[in-house]
Amino acid sequence: MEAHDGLSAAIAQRAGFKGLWASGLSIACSLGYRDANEASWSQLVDAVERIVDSTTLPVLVDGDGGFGNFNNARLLARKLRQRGAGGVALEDSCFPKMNSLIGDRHPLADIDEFAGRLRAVKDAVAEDFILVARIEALIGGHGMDEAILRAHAYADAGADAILIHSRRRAADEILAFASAWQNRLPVLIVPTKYYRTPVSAYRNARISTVIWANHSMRAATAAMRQVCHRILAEENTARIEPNIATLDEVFELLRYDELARAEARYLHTS
Ligand code: SPV
Ligand code: MG
Repeated sequence: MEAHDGLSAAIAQRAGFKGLWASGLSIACSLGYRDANEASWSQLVDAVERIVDSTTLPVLVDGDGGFGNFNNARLLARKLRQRGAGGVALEDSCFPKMNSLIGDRHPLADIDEFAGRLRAVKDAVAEDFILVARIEALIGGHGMDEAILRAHAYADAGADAILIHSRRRAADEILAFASAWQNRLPVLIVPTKYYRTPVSAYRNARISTVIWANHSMRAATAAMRQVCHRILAEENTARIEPNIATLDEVFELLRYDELARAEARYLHTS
């Protein structure tokens, strides 16, 4: 499940998700940036630290293209690992990237150059840090053969898993990829556009991981917009209260009870 800050991370963990996706899009949105590498790598690393500190779940970070060449990518991976991330996904886009679900300009990185980025990351971070290679060939309209070619090149370069992205409204090309790929490495998908397909279809195709990449951010956007309009119109929150979280819920999520117990133990009051 996507997380973009400490609160969304805590909520996803309480709901029962087993892992978090530190979404570039959602983190950018929460900072008021566009998902076009407007946020810096250090802003991403800081956001990831808040997510990591707020949960005990493993966090896979959306590292975009790595913010430059092999050197920027390995620096990013090292910093993410230092802050407690479990892994990074790097996509074969060019800097500055543009979100995969908007516009038509999605130039692909040169395959060998991107493989170098992957190798550099693998050499820089120890074994216990997962490297996911994300293929944008289908997003850029380059077809299945190019996607499969890249998947093999990235596996050869040391990737631990492949994220294959699609912006079609049906899951057909994702399922075709899974069938051609034959699970040489585990496959991750992001069914933002092809949301009608049930997860059972992905299980049957032996897809490893489904990432719900932006849904907390979008839910928050709709809820915040609605509450703003209503408070302005109604000049009162009486009818809104049942639809928003109570402060007690918020206090519970952020473990204020732990602070109270710590105060009783450590805080000297005279
Ligand atoms: C993200 O969550 O930032 C992603 C997925 O990379 S997408 O927005 O579909 O590119
Ligand atoms: Mg992204």
